[in-house]
Amino acid sequence: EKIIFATKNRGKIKEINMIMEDTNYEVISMEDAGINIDIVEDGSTFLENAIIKAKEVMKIAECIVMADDSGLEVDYLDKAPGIYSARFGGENTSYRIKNKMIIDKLEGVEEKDRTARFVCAIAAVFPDGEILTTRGTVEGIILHEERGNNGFGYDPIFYVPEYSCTTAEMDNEVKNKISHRGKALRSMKAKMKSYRNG
Ligand code: ITT
Repeated sequence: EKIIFATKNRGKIKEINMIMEDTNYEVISMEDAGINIDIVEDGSTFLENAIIKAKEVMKIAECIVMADDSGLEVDYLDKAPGIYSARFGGENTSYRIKNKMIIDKLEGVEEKDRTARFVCAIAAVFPDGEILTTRGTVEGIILHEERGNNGFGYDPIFYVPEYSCTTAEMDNEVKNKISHRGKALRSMKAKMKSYRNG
């Protein structure tokens, strides 16, 4: 069964495909579904935005539509960039620069105050109108420099103490095991299973 994942972010699609591999669902990107629309993400929470994205694509789709809204919350910055993570520093600014901007904002801030988390909300909208939602987080600290080349976005500055490395230094399997997106998507798989069997 087909699921359209309402995202234009290739990093997300790659992770999502790996996590959905063990299901009967075939996850396809908006691009592969031939859908090219710009969605205004004007919600005030990750969850609202995930629902907005999924519903918008559902207007022109006939299968299940799923969407993820995610981002980085830096405690010292009052949880910024948060839902503005993609837009932070400018939509077309490279992550090398965005990461540098976060590092600069935390200049002189000591280790214990550099806490942060990645948050992911996922919404699945079914053709019958049902909406399922889940959320996942992973805790970390903001490094003083970038480390690692895997993953995407803010991964090079997000250090996970339990694994002694950044999410950009992890293999995909490890990142998916501990990440906000991995957790939210695995809960979603479970919710979909009981919704379908219920
Ligand atoms: P879509 O809306 O098309 O899905 P997007 O990249 O704009 O793509 P979001 O609005 O959800 O998606 O913004 C998420 C941003 O948060 C993303 O661009 C990254 O900057 C950051 N982010 C989310 N998950 C991340 C992860 O696993 N690793 C690093 N950065 C992440």
